[in-house]
Amino acid sequence: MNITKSEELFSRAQQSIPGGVNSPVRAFKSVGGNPLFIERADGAYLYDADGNAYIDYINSWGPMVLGHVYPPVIEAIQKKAVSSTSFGAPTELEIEIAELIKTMAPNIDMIRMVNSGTEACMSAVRLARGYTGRNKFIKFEGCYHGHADCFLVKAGSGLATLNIQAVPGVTAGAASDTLTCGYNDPEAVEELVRQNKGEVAAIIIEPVAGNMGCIPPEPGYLQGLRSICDREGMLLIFDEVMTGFRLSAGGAQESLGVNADIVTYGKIIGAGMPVGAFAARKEIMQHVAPLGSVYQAGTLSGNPLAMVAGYTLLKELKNNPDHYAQLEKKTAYLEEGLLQAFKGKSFPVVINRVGSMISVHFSGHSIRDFDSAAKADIPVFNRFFHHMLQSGVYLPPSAFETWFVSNAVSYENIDNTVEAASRFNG
Ligand code: HOZ
Repeated sequence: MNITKSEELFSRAQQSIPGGVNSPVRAFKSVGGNPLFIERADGAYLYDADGNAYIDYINSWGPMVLGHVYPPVIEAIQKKAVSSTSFGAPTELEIEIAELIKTMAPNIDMIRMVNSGTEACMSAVRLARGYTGRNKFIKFEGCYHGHADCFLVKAGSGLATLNIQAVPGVTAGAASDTLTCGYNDPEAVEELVRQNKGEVAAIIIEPVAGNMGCIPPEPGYLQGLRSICDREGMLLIFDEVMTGFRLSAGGAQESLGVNADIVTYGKIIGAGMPVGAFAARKEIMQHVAPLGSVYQAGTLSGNPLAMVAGYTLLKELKNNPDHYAQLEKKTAYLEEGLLQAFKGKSFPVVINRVGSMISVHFSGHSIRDFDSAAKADIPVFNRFFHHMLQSGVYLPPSAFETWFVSNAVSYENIDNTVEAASRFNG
């Protein structure tokens, strides 16, 4: 495979961009080698600067649920762009997307658009603190809620990938109200709540963890957190940046049957354009400025191009629930194929999957939290990553990230993916 142009671009990028990338995981630092520079994408495929094609299992880390360059979204953006790229003033489109989301996701009376998942989660925690009058919150080891200071404690995703234990620049004060414990461990939550009685504003959780590979919540776990929050007057925040509108039209709340108090969303709300959002019942959202005094603002919030892209994608997902049935079937087919492909190999494998989120851990024990994910064989994953890349399959360049399947992927693409995996020998 010729990657000369990518190599040249990476050398050039490193002169002007830290590490040559604008987000750390992209640098391939943990899997080794140099990142590919992407020129374009179409449907299930990514094309790099040298013209090589790859079946894409990142899909911009989730939002390309119907594949890249989905025609109605592109047409809507093109049409909208001629009326300006930003107003910094309200538009009817913002009402339309808010109304649409309310018909799709449970428990939402009001929604505020922001520009990223980081902003959404940061604002959600601020709102929970403002609403409850308490300062502390609980997050789980290996969960990632963006890069706001208070979240960079035992976080997954890029921090796990690069093995960054403490982030210089995050002051002890900024992180002192962040309480952490293991995922899927309800007793550890009870213990934190006991030790901090009446001081905890909220629990924030990825209802399906996606930043330490894919880790499903164990049966009853989320329901248990819901009960603790109800009992203690705390808010339950679902970070649905990955799961929202991907697991189902109503996201994890609907798929897993648990109601959150505040929900955060990410890039899928903009069909891949830079967007995030936080949403809740009116009783909570009325504390957000200008209605209340929990301040949050942004010129690009509700940006017309992002809104029209997101509106078009979400409407399609709402009107055609068959997309979710297809995604489930295709990803189950991929899971089964990979299990067969790895049968009889010299290395153990665990495949975790919820809907169209799936990941492979090279491990002989179940992967249910950050500790078990970190004990998996990372060097084997790294070799697997490069083997698949050479075979034209683009996986997340980290053992701590989830793969996202798009509905543009064909069964033939999946067969090719499985065939490539079957040739991997550790
Ligand atoms: N940490 C992000 C996924 N969990 C990666 C974002 C990116 O590199 O675009």
